Amino acid sequence: MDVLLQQLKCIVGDDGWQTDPSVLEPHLTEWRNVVHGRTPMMVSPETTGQVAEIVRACSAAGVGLVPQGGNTGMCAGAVPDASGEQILLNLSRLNRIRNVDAENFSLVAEAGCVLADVRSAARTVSRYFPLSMGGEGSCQIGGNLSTNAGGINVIRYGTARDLVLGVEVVLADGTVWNGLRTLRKDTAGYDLKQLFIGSEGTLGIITAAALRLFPDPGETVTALLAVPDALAAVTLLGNLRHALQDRIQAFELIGSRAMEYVQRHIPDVRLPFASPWYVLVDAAGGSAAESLQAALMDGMRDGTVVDTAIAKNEAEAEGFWRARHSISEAERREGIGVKHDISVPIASMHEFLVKGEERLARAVPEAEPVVFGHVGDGNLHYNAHLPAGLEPGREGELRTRISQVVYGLVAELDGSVSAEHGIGVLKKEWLEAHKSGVEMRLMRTLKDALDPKNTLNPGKVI
Ligand code: FAD
Ligand code: 2HG
Ligand code: ZN
Repeated sequence: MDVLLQQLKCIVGDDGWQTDPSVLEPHLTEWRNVVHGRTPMMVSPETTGQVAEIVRACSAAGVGLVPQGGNTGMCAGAVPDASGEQILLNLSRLNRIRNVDAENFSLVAEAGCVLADVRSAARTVSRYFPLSMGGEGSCQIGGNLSTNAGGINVIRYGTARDLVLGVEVVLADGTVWNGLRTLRKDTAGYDLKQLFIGSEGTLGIITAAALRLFPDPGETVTALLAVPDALAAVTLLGNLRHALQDRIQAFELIGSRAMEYVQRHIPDVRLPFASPWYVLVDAAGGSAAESLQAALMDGMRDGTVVDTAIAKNEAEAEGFWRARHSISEAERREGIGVKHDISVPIASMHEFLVKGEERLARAVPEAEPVVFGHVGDGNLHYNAHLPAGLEPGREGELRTRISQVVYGLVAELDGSVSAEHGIGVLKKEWLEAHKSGVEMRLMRTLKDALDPKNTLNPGKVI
């Protein structure tokens, strides 16, 4: 190990490595402080060439390498294991925007670019990069792609996977694959870039990406709605999409308990009304405001909408979105939460919620479900909170029981145990339980072929 550490120091230079425990500490646990790892060194390369040399050195030494972006991931995929023998590869210094091409509607960003900065860079040429989420001020494009992140605009623009034209990747043996093409159409052979998107650093290190830009969607109207239940929300979503077509940019469902937590823990959040369920909707482009208003009037008439608050200005819209984006932070402050980032077909969402509540109340009466999510994508964050002060061992038992209920229902409804956060380490057992033998075998075949020495993010996903 000492020889490897010396080599790594030479590759990245004096400013590119860290062994100081106090500096390393925030990089060794994930966002919710559930999983803790150890590392002898964190390296922070500035170029793709340095990443390639690091990968080559680790491969030669047979030492595991854990890529880390903004470390906002929810499944502990970016944290090294507890052995103290894995090197942490932090990509934050690999953060140049290499190219913005307004005419080609494309942008090339290095992996360490913060998502909010990529969105700003697109705006400088009057273009729009739609990937957007609560963590966008910290998460990085490499992390976004590696988890195939979703966020709030998937209903109109798709997930990270749909926003990528090409990637530059360092393979497990240190070879650099420059696949930064910006073509819209390319059927020449396998679509290799898609292998690396969503593979959480287990098949290659993404060092840069060519991203798809869109025309500026124009003025956005934001409305917070009170709806009677999730069934009404799904009906309303269908009606709004019919009336506004692809001008619906975001459609988020929020249960009252999530809003209660936000009001309890986040200062200065004011809601215009109280409701068992809220919907937050963004619409943009071609008289979206008028169309939305008319469609919401219809919703009031048919009972899918109980109350509406259309933001009068940007500050009010930001206030509504601040409440939505603060849910994870409010949950963290509330205490023990068991997270499930699931998806089911949109038409099954109501059934999922009704049966989920019944079964959870029976199996774990002390659990409080906190439900919110990207309803337009059939993606619910079905989190369950447990009371503080549980006896040692009891918490683990209840966590398992809760997840069995939730994932059991997911399986019945033909859903997924991970809609947008990935598998990391926290969901490995559930992946194994829910994928078919054929799928697991195919995944292992890919892993063995692309990383035969198992040095890229070992122990994650499979
Ligand atoms: P990290 O957490 O650093 O890493 C995530 C995974 O990718 C790890 O397995 C890591 O090893 C790997 N990785 C990182 N960089 C690379 C690279 N360059 N090459 C190869 N592998 C790499 N997610 C959503 O999908 N939708 C949301 O709406 C959403 N909202 C969020 C809100 C908040 C407040 C927070 C804290 C998180 C949210 N997330 C959301 C989760 C998280 O932000 C996303 O998954 C994000 O894409 C992770 O990016 P990151 O740079 O922080 O990645
Ligand atoms: C969101 O949609 C994120 O806000 C986080 O995906 C979800 O904290 C969560 O469970
Ligand atoms: Zn989400």
